[in-house]
Formats: sequence, C-alpha cells, structure tokens
Amino acid sequence: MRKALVTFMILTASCGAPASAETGPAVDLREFSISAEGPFESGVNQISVTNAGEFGHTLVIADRSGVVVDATPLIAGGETLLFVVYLEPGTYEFSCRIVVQVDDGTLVDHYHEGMTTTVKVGNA
Ligand SMILES: [Cu+2]
Repeated sequence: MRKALVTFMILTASCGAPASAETGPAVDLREFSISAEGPFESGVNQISVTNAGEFGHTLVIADRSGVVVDATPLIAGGETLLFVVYLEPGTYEFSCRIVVQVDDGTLVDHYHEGMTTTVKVGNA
C-alpha cells in the first residue's frame, strides 16, 4: 500500500533566506523550474519547500507510474512551507501542476513550462 503516512505542514514566515542544511532536504519552486536538494531518505522526510518565484506554485510528488503520493497546498511567492512526507525507496517526479489562463486567453501550464524534476529516494 503506497500511502503517505504523515502529512504535516507548517507555514513559516518568509525571511528571504534559503533553507539551511540543518532543516534537511529542500525544494525550490520558481518560474519555471524546480530544484531539489537532498538527501531524500526512505521514510519520513521533512522537506523545506520554498517558492522563490512570483506566482503561486505547488509541489506534487508522484511515483513512476504517475500516482500522486502527496502534494502541498498552493504556496504563495516568497513563502516557505515545511512539508513532511513519507517516501518509500524509489524514483519520484516532483512537479508543479498549476494551470492558469492569462488575460489573452493563453493557458500557462507550469508542468509543461518546465516545473518538473526527478528525485531518487533511498537505494532506488
Ligand atoms: Cu507552478
């Protein structure tokens, strides 16, 4: 059974500082890329997720078959959230799945703009 055991989030005030190493793994979201700094361990991970961009973003964690393991709520630009998620060993896709329609009617799909990256957990 592939379910998140723990989902616990704390919104923290943004101080503009990048996540420090002592807080564990970190993910940065921005227009339009995701950078993930491990190590991501098998088991419970406390991931510091920072939206370093201007627009709202999310972090969606999916396994190789595309099944969503867990996801954050919308994170506003400049905010950092502590995202606690249980991950089994394996390869995951970290992505943002926001799609917005801009004034001229064009759809902007953050995933297709480049907000996706591959993360290995444990000995995968
Ligand atoms: Cu996004």
